Amino acid sequence: MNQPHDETRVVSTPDPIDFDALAARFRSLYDAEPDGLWAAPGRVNIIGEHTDYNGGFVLPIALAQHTVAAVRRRDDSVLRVASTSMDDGAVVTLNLTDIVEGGNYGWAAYVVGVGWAAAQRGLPVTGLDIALDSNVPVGAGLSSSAALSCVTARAWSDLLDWRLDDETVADLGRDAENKIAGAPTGLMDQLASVCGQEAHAMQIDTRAVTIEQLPFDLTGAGLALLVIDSRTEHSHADGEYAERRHSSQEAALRLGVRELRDVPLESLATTLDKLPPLLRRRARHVVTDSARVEQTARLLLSGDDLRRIGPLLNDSHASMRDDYEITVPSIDTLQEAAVAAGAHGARMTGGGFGGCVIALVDQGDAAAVADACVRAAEQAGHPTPAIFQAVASGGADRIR
Ligand code: GAF
Repeated sequence: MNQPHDETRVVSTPDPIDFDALAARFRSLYDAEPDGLWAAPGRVNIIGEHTDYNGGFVLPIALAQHTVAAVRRRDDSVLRVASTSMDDGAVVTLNLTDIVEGGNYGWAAYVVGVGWAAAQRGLPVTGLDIALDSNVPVGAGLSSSAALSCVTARAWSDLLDWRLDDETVADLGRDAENKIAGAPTGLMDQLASVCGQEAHAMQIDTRAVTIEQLPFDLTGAGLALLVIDSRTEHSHADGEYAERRHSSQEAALRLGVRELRDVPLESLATTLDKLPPLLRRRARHVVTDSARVEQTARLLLSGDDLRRIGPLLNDSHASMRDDYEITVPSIDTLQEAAVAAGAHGARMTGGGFGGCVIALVDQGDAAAVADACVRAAEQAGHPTPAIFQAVASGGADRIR
């Protein structure tokens, strides 16, 4: 017999972060008061995947799940950082003067790398004491790493009065990830974490580094966006992401354009004929997914029924599966199950090779779609997914 559709059973809400407890933890670790508390969110990308390092468009939202940092400025160059979710909360101590590209600093690279990147830009950098807590799932493709680097960048900038614009704060986060943590990401995740706005999605032109905030009021439209975490291992630092980056560059080079962004959609078919089959598929994904961002953005701006985004989400998924080849069986199972159970559209979000599927559903169907995903995963022998509802939220900021 089928289980009743109990939404509270299948769709979870994130555990809130206890700011008082974090401040108390800071005091017990460092025997001092923090100067303040900062928060930065994770993200889901609505559409436009692997387009950010090709100069194309992306359309993420910032999530309500965030990383919170209690921070105190130091007068020397020492950085001490502890996280409730890493190394059993042990304090990692590093000296900013010792940090080099290619060094191995574990998870603390995302923190100390921000100081390194700031120093590279000639900003005056002193050390910090930091205590962290987070409810952004780690390794799920929801940008827990960008939340970490961006909360650090925002706090450092505020405490040392660097007066940076949002794009530069995000760029410090990306430098930390690319150059010190060794993850060759684009800029989408960091921009989403810094610039998110409630009830808005950001259309980001990653070449111009400009952001257009677009209305994204799902609740008002009777909709919900489910995030279905496949609980399948996901990593940016692995070779597949870097390989896709390389293939994109290779395709652009062969086509004689600066980036795949410069390939016009109108003449795509004839242009792609100039490429060998593998690069043809890779380039087709990038060009068409970037175009789908623009189509989605037009829909959001037009005030049209948001359900009409659904087919674009499905097309994007098919493109990632067949052309860019970054989905895995557990992800495809969830995407198919969501659509079969009544989602208007669903697609993998993030870097790929695991991570999460997003599904756009009528609010009344959320429980049934979530339930169908759990059943499909279990029947296929995949891990039971964790599911929550995405809420478009604000970006990195001081909270106390
Ligand atoms: C990861 C990267 F960090 C982003 O820059 C982006 O390329 C994404 O994968 C794919 O769209 O999240």
